[in-house]
This record gives sequence, structure tokens and C-alpha cells, in this order.
Amino acid sequence: MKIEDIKVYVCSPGRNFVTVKIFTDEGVYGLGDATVNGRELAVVAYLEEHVIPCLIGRDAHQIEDIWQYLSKGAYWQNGAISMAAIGAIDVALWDIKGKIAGLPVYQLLGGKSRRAVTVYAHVNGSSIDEVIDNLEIAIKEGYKVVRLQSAIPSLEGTYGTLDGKKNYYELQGSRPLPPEQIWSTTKYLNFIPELFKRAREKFGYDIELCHDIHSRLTPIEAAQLGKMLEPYRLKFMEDTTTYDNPEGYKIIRNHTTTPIALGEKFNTIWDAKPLIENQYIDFVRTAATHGGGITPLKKLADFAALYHVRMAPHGAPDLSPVCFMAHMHLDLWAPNFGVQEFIGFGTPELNEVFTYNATLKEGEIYIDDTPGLGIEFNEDLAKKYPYKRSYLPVSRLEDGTLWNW
Ligand code: KDG
Ligand code: MG
Repeated sequence: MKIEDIKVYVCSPGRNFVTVKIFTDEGVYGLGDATVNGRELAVVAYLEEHVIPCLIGRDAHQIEDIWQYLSKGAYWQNGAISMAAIGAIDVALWDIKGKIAGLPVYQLLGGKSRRAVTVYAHVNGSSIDEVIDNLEIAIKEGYKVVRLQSAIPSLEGTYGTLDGKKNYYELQGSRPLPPEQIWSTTKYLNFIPELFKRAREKFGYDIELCHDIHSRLTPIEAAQLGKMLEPYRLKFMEDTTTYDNPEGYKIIRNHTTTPIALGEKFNTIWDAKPLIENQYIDFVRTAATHGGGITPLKKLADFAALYHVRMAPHGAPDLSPVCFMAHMHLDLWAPNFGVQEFIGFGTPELNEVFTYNATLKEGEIYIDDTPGLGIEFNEDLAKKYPYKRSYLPVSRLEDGTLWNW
């Protein structure tokens, strides 16, 4: 079965997505997601100029060899742009293989390890009171795991809040250039434990709670945070500090029993290796899109399992529904699955362009047995929603120093 053509589509049905479609000479096609938030067109150029010409005429069944060819064979290995491009090709090839086999992708990975995928919802607010009200709604909706983020008094636009917008999609449309936000670690650390205290006082300990810090702390500050949050028994605190120096995570680990999640920006298993083998982290957050596809994520899951590290794939709105479905298959299979991030099924426009069968019941997502990934992309409708340049914000300390966002 030969690869006949590969097309790349950029659309913005609520937010920008880069979608890859591989066509074969047997009439079967596959879909992949190549979205890198704020750098979308760089991946398109990488695919169109440097990847696609090398793949025409190759055997679509040779997923592993094609992965090695695009990675090792490129000389320039790793990096967010190239791995998103390779990831999209890889996921599309798994989609094709499933369709040819007449099996959903999770069956090709080894079959189901659970009935459905437990997800964590985002609960945000501009004050603790608002977060607590929104948490009550999420619990009533059936979620068993939620991520809590709150604006911090006197800090505009704290990460994780919606900046007064109705949802993440409206928020994205409002950023044609990177907005700047102010950060103060002192104000954050003085404030955030109260959020979790209030949540536990009102709702007890059955609801599992997570929190994302977006690498704003130094390792010792992250250790302080972990200790302060210990009484509230979080499922995990995510991205407390940057991962460029894995030893930083050793400091955090040595001081606190609050579990640690990391890895949404990893684009290779090698990024995760020292953190996993030293048991510095508990959950690895790598996405199929940014980590190079299903092929390396399966290896990552198996490696992580040796060290009791569980998978908690990134599920932000800037990953397309194609990545979401790739995660559903990985999550159903992985024996060491932990939890899947989930921000809802998106806007009506998005569900017009991408169609798939996934049902949320009591905080778990069920998919059906459609062969392949089980997702369709309507490229004609996608044309109605052209690309709009859009950025993540930039963070600065109160004195103007550029900081991690
Ligand atoms: O593109 C960056 C977003 O995906 C990121 O800000 C979201 O940290 C994030 C999360 O945990 O969902
Ligand atoms: Mg995150």
C-alpha cells in the first residue's frame, strides 16, 4: 500500500489547527495533528518542503521505518516543529493501519486495559469564591478529577484563568500579538494554598485535585509549594519548574510528597528519561502531537511503567481533536494510564469540521470501535475558518524581567 499524496490543512474553527491527511493508492486515508500553538505555519513549511516529498511512494504500512527515517534520517533530530510534523505523519499512518485491519487503534496497541478514559476537567475563576462555585458545577457534572486555577489578587491575567473571556476559543481570538502578563512568586505562594484549603473544606477528599504552575517557580520554591499543599493531597502539581535541568526535580522530590507531573513540552522520550529513571516525577504529560506520534508514546509508556510513572497526556485546546482521539486509544491501552486532561468537546464550528464518536459519562470518556482513530475531517468546511495569527502570552516579573509563561 503506497503513499500517494499528503495534504496539510490549516484552519481556525475556534482556534488554529494544522491537520495532515495521508492518501494511499488503496483509497484509504489517515489523519494526523501537527499543531504547535503560536508557530503553526512553521510546521506547515517543515512538512511541505522537507517531509512530504520524501514520503510519496513509500509503503504506508512501515510506520516504524518511516518514523526512524524522518527522525534519525533527517540528521536534525528532535525539536518542537520537527517532532510535531513527524507526530502528525505517524498518527495518520496508525489511522490507516487500523482502517486496513478493520480494528480501532487501541486493538493494535494491545487492546483495552480499562472500560473508558478518566479525564480531568479545568476549573478556573477570577477569585477563590468563583473557583469554588465552578468546582461545585464540575462535581455535579460527574467529574472525579479537576484542575484548579485561580487569578491571584493584584496580578492581572494569571495563567489558567480566562481573562474575562467566555472560553479558551474566545481567548485565543483575542491574541494577534503576544499579550504580556505580570507574575509575582511571592504573591502566588502567599495565596494559592488557601484555594486548596477552601476546596477541601467544602468538598472533602474524594474529588481529586490537580494544579498547573507553568514553570514559574525555582526548584526550591516548588519544594515549598509542594510542602504547603501536602495537607490537601493533590493528585499532582504540574510544571512547577522548568525541566532543562532534571536535577532541579531532585530538589523538589527530596522535600515533598506532593506528586509531580511534567512533560507537556517534551518532544522526545530522551527528555523524559532522566526524570523517569530517577523517579523524580509521577505523571508524564507528553502529547502524541508534540512527542512525535503514537509510536514513541507507546515506548514512553512502557518505559515509564518500569518506574511506576503514569501517563497523563496533555489535552489543552491547542491540540486538535485528531490528537484527542490518538490519546483515547493510547489511554485505553496503556496499563500505566493515569488521567487524561480534557477541556470539553469545543465549539459548534469545531465539531462541524472534526467529527468523532466520544461520549462523556461521569467523568469518563467512551469511544466506539470504528476502525482506525475514528475521526473525520471535513476539509471543505474547514475553508470557512481561515488561519488567524495568534500567540500565547508572555510573562514578566513586576520589575519587567522576562519570566516563564
Ligand atoms: O500551548 C500551550 C498550552 O497548551 C498550555 O498553556 C496548556 O499548560 C497547559 C495545560 O496543562 O493544558
Ligand atoms: Mg500544563
